Amino acid sequence: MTKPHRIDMHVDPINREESLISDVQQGLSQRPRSLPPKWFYDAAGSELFEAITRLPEYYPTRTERALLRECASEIASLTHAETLVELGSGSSEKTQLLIDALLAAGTLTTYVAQDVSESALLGAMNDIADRYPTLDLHGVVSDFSAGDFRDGLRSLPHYPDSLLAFLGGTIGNLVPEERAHFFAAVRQKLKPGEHLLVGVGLIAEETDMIAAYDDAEGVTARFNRNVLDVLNRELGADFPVDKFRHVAVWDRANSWIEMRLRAVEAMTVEVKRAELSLHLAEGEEIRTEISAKFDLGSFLAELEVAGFSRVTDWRDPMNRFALILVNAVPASI
Ligand code: AVJ
Repeated sequence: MTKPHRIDMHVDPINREESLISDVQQGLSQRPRSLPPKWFYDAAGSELFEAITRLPEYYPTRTERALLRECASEIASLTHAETLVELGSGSSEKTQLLIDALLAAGTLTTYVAQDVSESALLGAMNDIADRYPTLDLHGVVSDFSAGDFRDGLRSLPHYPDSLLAFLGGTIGNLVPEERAHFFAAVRQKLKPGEHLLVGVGLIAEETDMIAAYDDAEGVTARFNRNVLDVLNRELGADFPVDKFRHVAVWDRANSWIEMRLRAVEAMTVEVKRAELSLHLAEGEEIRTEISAKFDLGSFLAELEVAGFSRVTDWRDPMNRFALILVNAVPASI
């Protein structure tokens, strides 16, 4: 049973095709060739990501869930949040632990969920509506990275006493400069005293990190190649998807896992609606995602530069993932 009268859905008027075309024209004509990871998440890609979260090798999701289970009630008593705002909410599955704790504490009235995938967000909102008949729900389908994150975050409604959650380690998809813009835009969105909760992957054993992005069953490989299906379908491209090999490498200098698609033979690809003809040599690669892993101290330093101050943090026993709670400090004069 769904209660659609309480679910308010907002779809940002972004022209999906236009922004896909501009990302493709920019990313594929540059060296190294790259595509932004947000294009993974059509309906099929969002489902493949959910399948990744259940893989034995992919430890981030279950580690974060275990941490949330442990610390959710503490988060509730530290924040007294009335509104939970989540960026990149996906299935909102782990979020339910936070919602449960904030409802038990008696403060939560509203859940605002933002995601780039309309199908994932609709599914999540229906689940949440069924489970939590008293919550006000707002769903926002948008690209939070638009316009250096300023434009992207504008369509998010702001309510009093917000806790903004950015879970899963998705912050790792941003390069350092983007992270600085992201934190600054989030800080602008919050009032002094309001909280930000971030889930971050920590630097772990290289073999564990690689396995998490190159699983034995090949689900991550399918997820990676799915971005080419998106280009084929939405831009009339003719990528021979099975002629690409999934590659995951640990870039130690940048402290990130890089996913790439490697052309196994030379090819010319037409991306019709981007008016792009692309020649790839045998072995040439397209970077499709970075997933940075952090040292907790330097991550906190980035947050402090942006106007946040540490409240507390939690780490799993293997030190592979952290949840960090910070609050917005008044802008200095
Ligand atoms: C959803 C961005 C957190 O970077 O770990 C999973 C996406 N990529 N396997 C991540 C992903 C390959 C995931 N995030």
